[in-house]
Amino acid sequence: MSVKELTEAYKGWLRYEKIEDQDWMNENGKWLSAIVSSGTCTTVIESAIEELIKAFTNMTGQKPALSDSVQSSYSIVLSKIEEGDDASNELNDDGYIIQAKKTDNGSAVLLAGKTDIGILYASFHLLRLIQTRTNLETVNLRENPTNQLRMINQWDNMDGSIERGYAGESIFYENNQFTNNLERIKDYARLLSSVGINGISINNVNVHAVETKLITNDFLPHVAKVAEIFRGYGIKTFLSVNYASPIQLGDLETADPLDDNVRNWWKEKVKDVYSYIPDFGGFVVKADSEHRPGPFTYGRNHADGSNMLAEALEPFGGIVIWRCFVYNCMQDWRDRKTDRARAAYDHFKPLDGQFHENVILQIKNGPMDFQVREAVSPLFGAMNETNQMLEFQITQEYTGQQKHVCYLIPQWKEILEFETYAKGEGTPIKRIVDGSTFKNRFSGITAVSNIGNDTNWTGHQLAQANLFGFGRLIWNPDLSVEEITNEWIHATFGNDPDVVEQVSIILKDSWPIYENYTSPLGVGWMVNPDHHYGPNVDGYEYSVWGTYHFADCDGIGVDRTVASGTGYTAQYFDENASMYESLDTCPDELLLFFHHVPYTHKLKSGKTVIQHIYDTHFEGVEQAIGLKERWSSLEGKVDQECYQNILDRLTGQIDHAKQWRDIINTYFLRKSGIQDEKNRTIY
Ligand code: GCV
Repeated sequence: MSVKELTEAYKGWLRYEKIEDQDWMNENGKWLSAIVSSGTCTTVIESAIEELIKAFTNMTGQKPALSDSVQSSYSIVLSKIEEGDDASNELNDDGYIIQAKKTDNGSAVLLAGKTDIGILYASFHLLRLIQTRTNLETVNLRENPTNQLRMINQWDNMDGSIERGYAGESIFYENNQFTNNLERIKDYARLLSSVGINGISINNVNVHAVETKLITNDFLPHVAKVAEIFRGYGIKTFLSVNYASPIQLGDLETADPLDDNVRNWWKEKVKDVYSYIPDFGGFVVKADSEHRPGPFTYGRNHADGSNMLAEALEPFGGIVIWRCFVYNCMQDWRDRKTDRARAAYDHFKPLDGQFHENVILQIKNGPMDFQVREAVSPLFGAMNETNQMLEFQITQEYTGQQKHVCYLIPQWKEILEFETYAKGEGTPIKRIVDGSTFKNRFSGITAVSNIGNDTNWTGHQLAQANLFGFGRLIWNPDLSVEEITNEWIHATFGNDPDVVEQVSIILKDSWPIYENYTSPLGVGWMVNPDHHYGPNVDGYEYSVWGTYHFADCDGIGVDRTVASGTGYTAQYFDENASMYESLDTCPDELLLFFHHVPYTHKLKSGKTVIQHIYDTHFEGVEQAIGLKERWSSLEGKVDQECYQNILDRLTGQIDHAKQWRDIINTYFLRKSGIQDEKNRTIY
């Protein structure tokens, strides 16, 4: 697509719509006509300047002048803060200042950072201020990101497919080769950098045969080209690697991490990688999970496995991001003691203190798998001598596959605020994964991307809000959902108050609505096997051992208590363990995640479990209808292509919500034999 043809949907939140607000322009337009950059023009500074020029030109209709010294009364000035300057102590490497400063005959808005990337982030922040029509006259702000590593994981395969991708094919690969469309990768880098992302792994964690070769000379020159694009936006490139590479690339007969030949093999391999990409980030590894190879094959543990790679990466400053999504997908749970939710903690907690300094454990937000509602992983805070990183899923595998609107920022915010009690009160998850609680050398947050080569990147235009919001939230987990939502709407759809209000409501309501008509009370799954789309109460793919939710004619739910169940509750710190253990204190929304109860069990809401299931499923459909009505009221007020995209998806969502309602309600009516109190037609 040529620049001219770029649609509004494609531009996303970097649209830089023409500013029609004359009052704002009268007061602020003067700053947008001149940019001053006196320092060395590195590629990152070039990116900042290019972005500002593009944005100011679109927003004002006039290309700003660029100079290396102040030439006019009003200008935007990019500047470096030197060590020793007062401001320097208050900023970390990615931090910045935006400040309006009076000059002899006017004023300058300073975009200042200790590093080039700080200046680039300041530029993007300035553009958000303009998009939300902030007055620049008095601007004076200082920003430091809370999290050190702010990453994205692509689950892209080189044949062009994307595992759990719902927005087209990969923008990185096609036909087992790298794409030639580097412009699109650059635009992705702009989107990511604009919200502060600083790392990306560019291939699926399930590393298949072709992708195993990404660390060979066949592909490294191409990886280097991609890394160069990302480097221009302050983003480090990582690769997912196949643990069995020493065997699969044909060199050795084992991948045993304690074997000297294997250790040397990886050391040589890492040297090669760094010869192409000197600032390479490191490896992401999925091992011993869902049939992927790993150290278990050789009787070694995950500390042995990851440390071996860490040693190879250490001399180059690289890190190993080792995933804790390790469980035996073939396990038989019929004894009602065996429990997939226990797996990550059981595997990793005993290894605390055994990992090298440049290993980070990447932990999914919940112990199962990105369900619409599940408990938080008890591993957060449980390993005080091990670097930890949180993994979210932006791609909506279990939350509507970008056909349904499901705004995930409220869910993530809730997770980050969750009090772990790891060091008594005051240790929410956000303070564990930002490294402050245990003073970790490395820490951060990552997420599985939701983009593909669809024109609008995310399939559903509203799903762009999840990518934007992820970046903003992990930059500063103290931002409110409302602040993030507001920024996204202004940048994407402009400043019409009605649009801002209606879209905010749609986004805010969407997660609870989706939860209403899908799986109830934290029990999860209930989706079709493999592709995970659409209702199927018993559809969990590993249900060869019977239903995982244990629904029978009397009741439903997984007993994870110590008293009578799998003992999973004991993995939490005491305060949370006892809250979940007791039926009296377990929150309603997670009741069936922790307890097996009769359908007649009364929730704290006063309803029985069965009536709750019926009511929420009827209500969810009505609410989905409401979403479409709300959106329809905005016709003509937003870009037509975006309008139609969202309208079509909301229409499909209603049909699909009805399917969910009918299948779930019918299943439970038949199972329980208990009629709906309100006598609605169920099937
Ligand atoms: C990339 C779930 C998903 C898989 C994914 C896996 C993981 O099982 O369904 O597609 O694999 O999680 O996170 O490794």
